[in-house]
Amino acid sequence: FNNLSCFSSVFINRYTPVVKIREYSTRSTVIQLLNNIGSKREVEQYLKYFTSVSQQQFAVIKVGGAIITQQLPELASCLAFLYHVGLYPIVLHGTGPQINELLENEGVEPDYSDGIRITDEKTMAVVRKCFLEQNLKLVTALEKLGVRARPITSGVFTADYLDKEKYKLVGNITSVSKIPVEASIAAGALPILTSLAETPSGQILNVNADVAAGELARVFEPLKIVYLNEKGGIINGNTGEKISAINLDEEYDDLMKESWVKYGTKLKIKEIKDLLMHLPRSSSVAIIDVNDLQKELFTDSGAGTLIRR
Ligand code: X2W
Repeated sequence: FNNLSCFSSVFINRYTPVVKIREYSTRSTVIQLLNNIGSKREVEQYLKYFTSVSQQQFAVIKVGGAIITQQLPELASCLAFLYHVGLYPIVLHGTGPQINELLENEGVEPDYSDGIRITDEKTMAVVRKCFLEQNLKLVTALEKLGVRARPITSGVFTADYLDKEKYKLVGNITSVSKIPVEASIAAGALPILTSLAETPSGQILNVNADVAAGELARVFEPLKIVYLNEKGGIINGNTGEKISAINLDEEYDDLMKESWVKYGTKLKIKEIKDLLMHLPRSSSVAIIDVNDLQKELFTDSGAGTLIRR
C-alpha cells in the first residue's frame, strides 16, 4: 500500500474522508493505475494543483459514445482512479454511434447536416433511449468499481431550437444550471451527464455532446477540459505524428493556414480557441485516448494533444 503514501501529504487535511479507499478490490485498482503514471514528484505536484481550486473546477471530461461501446472497462477504471484520489471530474457523454446503429436496425438512414443530426420525432425517441441506456451503462460500470456516480439526464441545459426548419428537434443551449452538478459533487458522487436539453416549456431537444461539454466548461471554468477520442489527439496530416502541444497565442494563425487543417479538424480547433478565449488562462484543453488519461493529467510530458493560450 506504500504506493499511495504520496497522496497523504496532499490530501490528509482537505480530502481525508473522500480519499479513504473503500474496498480491497479498489485499492489494487488504484495501485495498478498509479504504477502506470509519472514520478512521485509529478503526481504530487499535479494533485496539489488540481486540488488548489474548488472540486467542481477540476475538469470537464467529454466521453464520445464510441468509447462506451469499445473501451468501457478502461474508461471506468480511469474515472474510478480520479474519484478514489478525491477528484470529481464532471463527465458528459455522447451516444452518436449507438443512435446510428439503432436507427439502421429500424431501417432509418441517419441524417446529418453540417455534422448535426436532423432529429425528427421518431429519431428523438431513439436519441433519448440511447442516452439513457449509455448513461446507465457508464454509471453501473463505475458503481462496480466502488464509485458513487449520479446519472444526470435532465435539468442542466436549457435550449432554444437551433433551427427548427432545418434540424427539427435540435437545441442551441441558452443556459446551464450548475445546481444538479454541484449537488452531486457535494453528495460525494461523480456527476454523469448526457447532452439532452429542454426548452423552457419542456420540449426535449438533442444537442451535440462536444458542444454541450464546451457550454459546461464555460460555466464551470475548469482547469482541464478533456475530450476523449480514439485517435488520442490531433494528428499532423503531413507527418502523421501526434501534436503534443498547441500554444494558440503563438501558433493559431499559422496552424489554420496548414493544408491538412480542414473540415472537422479546422472547426474543432476554432471551437477550442473560442472556448479558451472565454476561460481563465489557467484552463487548457486536452484531446487524448482514454488509456492516457492519467498520464496526461499527472505528468509533465503528457500523452495527447494539449491546447492552451
Ligand atoms: C448528437 C448527440 C450525441 C453525440 C447525435 O444525435 O449524434 C446532435 O448531432 P457523440 O458520441 O459524442 O458523437 N446530437 C444534435 O454527440 O454523441
